[in-house]
Amino acid sequence: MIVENTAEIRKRFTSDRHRPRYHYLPPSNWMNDPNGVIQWKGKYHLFYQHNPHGPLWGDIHWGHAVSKDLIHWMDLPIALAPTSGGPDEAGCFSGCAVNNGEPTFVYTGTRGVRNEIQVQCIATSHDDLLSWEKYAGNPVIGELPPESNQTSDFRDPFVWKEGDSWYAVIGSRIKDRGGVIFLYRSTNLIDWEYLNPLFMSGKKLHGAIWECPNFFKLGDQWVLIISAHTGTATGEVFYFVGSYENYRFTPIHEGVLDYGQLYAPLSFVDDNQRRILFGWVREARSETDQRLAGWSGVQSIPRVLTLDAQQRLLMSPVPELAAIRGIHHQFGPMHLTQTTALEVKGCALDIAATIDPGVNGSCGLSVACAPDGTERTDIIYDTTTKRLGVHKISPEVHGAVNTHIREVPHDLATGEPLQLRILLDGSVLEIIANDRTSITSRIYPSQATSQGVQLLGSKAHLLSLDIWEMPSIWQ
Ligand code: DQQ
Repeated sequence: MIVENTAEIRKRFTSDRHRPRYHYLPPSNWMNDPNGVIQWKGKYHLFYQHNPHGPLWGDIHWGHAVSKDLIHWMDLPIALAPTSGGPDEAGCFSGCAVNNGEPTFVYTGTRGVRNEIQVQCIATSHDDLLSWEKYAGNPVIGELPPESNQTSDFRDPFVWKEGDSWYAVIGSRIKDRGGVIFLYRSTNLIDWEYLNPLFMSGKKLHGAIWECPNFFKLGDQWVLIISAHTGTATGEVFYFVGSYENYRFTPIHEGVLDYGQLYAPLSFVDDNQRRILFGWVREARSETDQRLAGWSGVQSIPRVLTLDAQQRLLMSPVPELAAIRGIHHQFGPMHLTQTTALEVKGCALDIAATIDPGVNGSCGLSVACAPDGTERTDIIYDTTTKRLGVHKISPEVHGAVNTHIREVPHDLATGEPLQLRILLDGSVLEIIANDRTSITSRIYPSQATSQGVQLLGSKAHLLSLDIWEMPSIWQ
């Protein structure tokens, strides 16, 4: 069953140059967290937090799209809607999908004017994930563990199976202490036993509420991913790598999964045993501008996760993306001693650069450059400070986000070149350096002609640069 007229709805946005072309977003209106991602009978299903009534957060449903290759998507009917009088009457918040013989969602239902009553619910599908029946006995977990000392933040179950048991981690907070992940066990996804906190925040830095936990084995380590909600619009996503014994997690390494606009990621294992992660790419513009645009929120290109020898989390866009690449431009090797404009233009590009940064200098690329130089976004590495920066330079234009500066630590080992993977798609800019430092940005160029690319460098050496023009996935 295809949802009628979504192609027509998508056509309305054809002239919106800030709207991504090869990243998934719903036909219109609001989207936030990825939910319930699962490969079922070979096809990838993506569900997502969705307001079908408008481009701002509210009345949260689960939208649905399906794909054969993680890149091209077909819109499907809404999978979950709040049930009046039910435990999810104010919203169907985030959760996951598991295969329990039949596909099953485990998700958070909310009630109350501020969604302050949060409980865990399940739903099953008997028609290959198209329609969903909520369990009549919902909620399956109705109360917070008392040690949380609060009653309103308890959400986003992430479930996996070990032996004959199902386990769930749920995001929460302990009053006056900070984020916590609670651990539960069940044999049937209906009757759940609380075990203990899996892990809790030791520092204020990790935010007041931990949302959207992911907990899984990767190689011979366990990885915990949490989205730290700090009460502002700038929550951050952290990961921890360590051991899991006696139902408790002990980290040996921690890092930042993304320093920018990527939030509430959700991972799953596909039929090829790859651990793949989607993340919500948040907007960075005003509510008024989101309302005017008629859409808000994008999914990242899914990323394959691995660990390196130092237990750092490595992320690489799925190789399936390469299959849609268009015209290819190649540059280098060459010395970078000054800013050099390239004979490439585009607002949808896939860029892979390898640069020997040299010493005491800086190097990188600019994208979305205006012909007159008044607008551009620089992605630049400083060898002295060992920081990677994203600097948006723009004229004062009403409605655009004019300045966006972010500088984050990125330490290269001796002799290790800087590797940049940059996915530019309208207003989305996914940047991953050396597979381990991710800065997801939004740029909203103010001029249609801001499409140039230039190389930046003072004492660097470009080893290779590949740029592909990217098509729309909706043609
Ligand atoms: N988004 C959902 C919650 C989750 C938050 C609500 C994270 O379930 O905690 O839309 O972005």
